[in-house]
Amino acid sequence: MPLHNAEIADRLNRLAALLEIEGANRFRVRAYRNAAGTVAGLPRDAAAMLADGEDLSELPGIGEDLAGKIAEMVETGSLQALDEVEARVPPGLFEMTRVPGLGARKVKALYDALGLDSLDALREAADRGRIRQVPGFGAKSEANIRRELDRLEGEGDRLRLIDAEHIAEPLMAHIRDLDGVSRATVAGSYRRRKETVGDLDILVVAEDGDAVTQAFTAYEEVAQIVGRGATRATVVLRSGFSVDLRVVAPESHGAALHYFTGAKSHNIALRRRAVARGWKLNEYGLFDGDTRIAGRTEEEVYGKLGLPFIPPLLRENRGEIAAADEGRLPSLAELSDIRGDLHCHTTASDGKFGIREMAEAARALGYGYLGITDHSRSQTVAGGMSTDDLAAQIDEIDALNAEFAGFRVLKSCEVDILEDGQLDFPDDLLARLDYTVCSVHGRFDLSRETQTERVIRAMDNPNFTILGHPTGRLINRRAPFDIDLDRVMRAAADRGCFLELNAQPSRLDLDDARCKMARDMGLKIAVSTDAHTTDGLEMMRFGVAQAGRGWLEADDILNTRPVAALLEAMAR
Ligand code: DGT
Ligand code: CA
Ligand code: CA
Ligand code: ZN
Repeated sequence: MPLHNAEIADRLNRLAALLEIEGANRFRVRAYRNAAGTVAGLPRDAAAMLADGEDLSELPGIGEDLAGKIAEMVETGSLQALDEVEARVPPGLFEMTRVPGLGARKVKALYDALGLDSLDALREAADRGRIRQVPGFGAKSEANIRRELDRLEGEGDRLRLIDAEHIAEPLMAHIRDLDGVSRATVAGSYRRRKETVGDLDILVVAEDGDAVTQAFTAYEEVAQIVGRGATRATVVLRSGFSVDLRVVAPESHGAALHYFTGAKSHNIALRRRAVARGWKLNEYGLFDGDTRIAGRTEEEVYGKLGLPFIPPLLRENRGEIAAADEGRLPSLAELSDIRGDLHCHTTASDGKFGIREMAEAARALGYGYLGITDHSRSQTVAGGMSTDDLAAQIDEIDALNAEFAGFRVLKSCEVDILEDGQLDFPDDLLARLDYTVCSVHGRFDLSRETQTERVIRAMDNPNFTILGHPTGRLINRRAPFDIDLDRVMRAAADRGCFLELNAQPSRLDLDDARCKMARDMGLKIAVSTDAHTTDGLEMMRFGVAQAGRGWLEADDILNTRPVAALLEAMAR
């Protein structure tokens, strides 16, 4: 029962955090953390790669030692180095370091002063006003801890979409292999491509339901069988993730797929439409009295209700039924509409490959261009470039472009927006670039007003093109910083700037609702991967799905344009 990438990454992060609390060498701590990030971002399970005889030490940031640790986890399910440190340091301190604002040092201080060794203990101490008494903490940080704890609890155990995929894909292969299974689909939020997934809802068409639910509950990853019958089963997997499975008849498949795809609010609105016609809609079909009038396909159900097919990405009851009724559903952007990527890193900052390798990977994806956006000088922790480095990179790109036909490397930079709204490189240097991606990387704690002013002031610089990862959020890890995005988006539209939808599965920043707002105000969005490796370029599909959830059509996305039109659109 090999561990999934998310579990391996979790253990490496845990090891890094506990060692950091112990005061271990910070380079060692960082190496474990980087490796966790690499494993979490792999397109395939590390276990499968090992089984195929691949050498993990060839992966970026993973040397012999870490490759050995990963192999140990895959083979034995545990990690001796972690067991050892957990014998010395209370394991609950790791969860405490996940509270934004509480690094290893602060967690250690709370443990030493108050003996706090778990999130529950932290919560209790915060509620009783004990944290403010610890040197280095105050009433403000205590309130902040309480707020972050509320948020962590609200999130529950939802998985990032990519982690849900790593669980769903082998499971679906197992189910599709079963005798008599003619169709198997993951419905629910997974099919709607929501940024996080609460559980999997699987729909199966099969001759013998009982045999299917038996084989499903016997899957090697199942830790607990919550219930099992001839038409349905619910299990909890070893990862703690729940899976619902239903077996349906072919004549109900469309209705069931629709019902279990949701969202619930969309289903309720559609059921109301059926009732208004004197019919009934449920997971078995659309009924006129006792007669099933539709149900075999989703198209049939929508069609009978006078509607075109509504793509799952749109089914959130955000106006999609009215839009369908009036024939104005958006024609959603697809991955094949994307002509290039506008945000990636190379070895010039914290990326793992050179410009040529990244460009060749982009070309292999069928792109016409790739924008190189290494970090600017203030990003010392992420290998930020000096002015000389960027000037040299500009020359390097010119030389490379002279070699390429039908592909263009774009000169750019991920420029820090400094605290006062200045950009992190001199204007004359920035002016030599094709465009810029400007990002907030620090001082997330500014007030809403100040943060908003900071970003808008940066946009006043004519070298500002795209606002990178606009809210700084990290899914399940860091809340968005406080900023008036509505104002920022209007300011961007007024100045001919753009916002990024960062496609990293941990970011997906902008969110779907903001994408829709952007579209409504005519502001174009750059969907970019922020890749740090050649594989990272393949994360584009998560961004395109999120864009679709935000109703974006190809024209609403900046990088669906061929290079000439792109450069024209970006010129201010
Ligand atoms: P999740 O799992 O929290 O990420 O979100 P979903 O949307 O997958 O929700 P889930 O797993 O609770 O249920 C799957 C689908 O089943 C949901 O999207 C719509 C449908 N559904 C569940 N409960 C109800 C209900 O009470 N009424 C209706 N109409 N549909 C429901
Ligand atoms: Ca679900
Ligand atoms: Ca469910
Ligand atoms: Zn960034």
